[in-house]
Amino acid sequence: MKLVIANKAYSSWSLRPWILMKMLDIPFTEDLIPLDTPEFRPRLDAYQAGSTVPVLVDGDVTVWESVAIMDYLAERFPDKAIWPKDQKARAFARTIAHEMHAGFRALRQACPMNVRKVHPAKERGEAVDKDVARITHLWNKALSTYGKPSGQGPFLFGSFTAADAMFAPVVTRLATFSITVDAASQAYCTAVLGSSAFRQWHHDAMAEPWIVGYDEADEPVRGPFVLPH
Ligand SMILES: N[C@@H](CCC(=O)N[C@@H](CS)C(=O)NCC(=O)O)C(=O)O
Repeated sequence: MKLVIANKAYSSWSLRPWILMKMLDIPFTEDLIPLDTPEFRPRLDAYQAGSTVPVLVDGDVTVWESVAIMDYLAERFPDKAIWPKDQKARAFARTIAHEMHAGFRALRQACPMNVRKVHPAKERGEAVDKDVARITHLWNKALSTYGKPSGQGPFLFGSFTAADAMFAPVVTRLATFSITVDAASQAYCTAVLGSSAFRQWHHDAMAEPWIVGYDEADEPVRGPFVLPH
């Protein structure tokens, strides 16, 4: 299998299937096409997929759109709990994954993903606060109903699922924009950021040579992002 992605520093949508496949030990090669470069469009067009990354290529099957990729993986690897096995948990996991895919625009716009920089805490507006409150509400509901009771891990539904993958870039945004959250949400963020998969993603991002326009933040940067121990 091959996963076509963009810069690990910036590409939040690429991070989603990438971290899911790593966390669930699904082997794949990657083709990284740097954003905002002349090579981006022709290299992506060669896959005859959609106009964005990520794209998954599995033999003669090509899938794009992050949630479609995760659903394909769930069918391709039925033994892996890509979505929770329990029907009620799975329904909630899918619901919050789609809520993430379709929403939280204020947070996404005000706090673009860049896993290489940390910004000081500052007021980011009512709409961002509302998104963060909604996200942490969903996390707490998942963690208290399906996560901790399952005793199978620190993630939203116990073990790492597609729902965690969908929220992984949100976790990075909360950390890099120094947004404080409740203790349970913070513990969850620490588990995602401390995972071996995210460490590898971050390590690769730090080594990337490309810098795109929106990396030049118009606000002071506190320093490089330090992963939790
Ligand atoms: N809805 C898409 C969003 C994908 C997306 O916006 N990807 C960005 C990179 S993070 C991209 O390919 N941007 C290049 C472009 O739009 O030209 C998904 O879920 O996969």
